[in-house]
Amino acid sequence: GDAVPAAQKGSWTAFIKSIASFSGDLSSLTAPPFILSPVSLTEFPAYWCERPALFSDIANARNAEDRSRRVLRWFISTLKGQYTSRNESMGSEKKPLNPVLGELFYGIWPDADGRGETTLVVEQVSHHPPITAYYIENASKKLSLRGHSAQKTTFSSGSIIVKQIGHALLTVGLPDGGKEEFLITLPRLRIDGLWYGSPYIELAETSYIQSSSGWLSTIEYKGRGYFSGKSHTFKAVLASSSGRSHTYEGQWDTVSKDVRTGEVFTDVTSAKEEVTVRALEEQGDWESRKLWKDVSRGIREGDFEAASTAKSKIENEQRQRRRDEAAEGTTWKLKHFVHEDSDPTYERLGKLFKANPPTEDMYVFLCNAPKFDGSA
Ligand code: 0T9
Repeated sequence: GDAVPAAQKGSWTAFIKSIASFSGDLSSLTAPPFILSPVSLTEFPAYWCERPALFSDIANARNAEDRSRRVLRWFISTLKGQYTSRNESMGSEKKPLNPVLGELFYGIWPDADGRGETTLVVEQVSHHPPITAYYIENASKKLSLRGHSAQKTTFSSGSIIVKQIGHALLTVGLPDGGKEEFLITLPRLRIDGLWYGSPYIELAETSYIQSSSGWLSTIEYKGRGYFSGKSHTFKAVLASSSGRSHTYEGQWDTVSKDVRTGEVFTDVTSAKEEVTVRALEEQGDWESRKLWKDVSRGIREGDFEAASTAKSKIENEQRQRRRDEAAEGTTWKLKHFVHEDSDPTYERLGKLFKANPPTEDMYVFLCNAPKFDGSA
């Protein structure tokens, strides 16, 4: 079972060896063509909302306990898209395009069946190391999700271990005018199948969703051969400080159940709904699909020389920009986010479950999303 094309065997082995002897920013390593994805990492935050009805359903909760359950259900239901969709669409995990500083991605899930419209704003807020900030909002349901995503990678016994840096904060507006907040931490990833050239992700360890109401979800991840014979297994315990708790167990890429009642908790076997973006002709030059257009086309069509030429052009332009800024004593100005070194909400909610680290960076959204009619 080897997915590496004969002509790329040598460069694949060299690539794996360079990963093994290297820790830090994998995104900047040059990989052989067969493993390249035509999609930039700035598109990934869209995975948070590919089941928009489940997201909006959080607003239908009867009380804090019910709200935490719905948040957990929505969260678990995003995992299949986040961590297995490249395998489904491209046959294996692939190396995403490494976003440039200031790269943008805008999207929308239109209203349907009363779920309300959900919008997405993504900005690459750092190039080295890569950091992606995002803001997702369903204003009619008073729901918003802000977060940022970065990674620390190491290599261990043949696998890439990815520690996710960053967190997401979900804010839910309540009917009485108050709000409830949910701090969402992210699981650790293991990328296996590297030697065969068919990488896939397994989730590991524990992630948390801490609500300001006191309810905490503790989600444990296991692969094949641990507490179930199946890959992509999780067990989530939703508990309050009063001692009440619920346990949910199953596969995050198919179905899970409430352990006590046997009722289905999550079911992601139906189709998801990909984000809608503006036509290329209507996009600005910094928007991901427009920016990477020629590189993506080269990768899709197997014209790797064209892809490489187009990529070099983007990278040279970036280098020149950085040189110009250095000469002028200026720095790149973010368009949609403001960076802070600490996040008070993370600290406050993180204390309740002893989050590690005790604080993290924060990217505050400037509430200046462009209208979806083409104006910027
Ligand atoms: C946030 C997600 C993240 C981004 C990707 C590790 C990874 C970059 C980060 C964590 C999303 O919410 C979820 C899914 C997939 C993650 C990517 C998988 C991956 O392989 C890359 C890294 C940087 C590589 O490209 C490694 C080299 C490659 C040859 C292995 C396929």
